[in-house]
Amino acid sequence: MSFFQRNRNELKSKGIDPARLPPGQYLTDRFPVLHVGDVPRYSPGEWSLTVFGLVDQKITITLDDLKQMSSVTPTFDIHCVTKWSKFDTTWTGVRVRDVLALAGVQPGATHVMEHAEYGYTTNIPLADITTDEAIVAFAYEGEDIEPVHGGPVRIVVPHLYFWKSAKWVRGLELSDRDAPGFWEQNGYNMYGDPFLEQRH
Ligand SMILES: Nc1nc2c(c(=O)[nH]1)N[C@H]1C(S)=C(S)[C@@H](COP(=O)(O)O)O[C@H]1N2
Ligand SMILES: [Mo]
Repeated sequence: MSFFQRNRNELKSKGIDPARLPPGQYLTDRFPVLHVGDVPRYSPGEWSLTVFGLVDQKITITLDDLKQMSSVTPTFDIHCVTKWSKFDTTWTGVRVRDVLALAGVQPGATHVMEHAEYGYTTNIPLADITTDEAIVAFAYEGEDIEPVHGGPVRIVVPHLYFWKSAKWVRGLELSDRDAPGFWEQNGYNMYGDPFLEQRH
């Protein structure tokens, strides 16, 4: 029996619904760290997020601004394209749609490019980044997000592969077209639904 099959079979004995595990994935309790390049370190007050593109008014907010907005603390499963999934992760942040609303999304906007430190980008339909669960996250399990996991602030969009959740996010660009981000230019799927195994 393969590692994957054994891992999947173990879910039932742990009382976990196997339907939560997308095809081709295995469940891990660890929290792997995955990114290209270095981990940026910010001094207090240095981080900011800019919303630009097809908006009424370009805005830039600080971490203090973000923390003063009303936040949510959802718990959900995450799925990396390198085949690990982690269940029941809890994040605190502000819904992306509330942050976008500060700038005023123009009617023609259909997609968002997430821009992160060091030029990492990932593209996502506007509808997918404005769900109840898509957040600009500043805490993980009640603590500041560790720098290696994207702190001080990352995007978390649980229903797509985790490469769509930019760590160290610095910009959200509204657009009227879909354009490939970093991994998408390197052959990853433009959408990335883990349950449809849209890896490449
Ligand atoms: N800025 C940035 N964000 C990124 C990445 C990256 O390379 N750079 N990698 C993505 C990928 S492929 C995954 S699986 C997750 C990993 O997040 P983690 O290290 O907190 O597990 O971050 C995503 N966000
Ligand atoms: Mo990933």
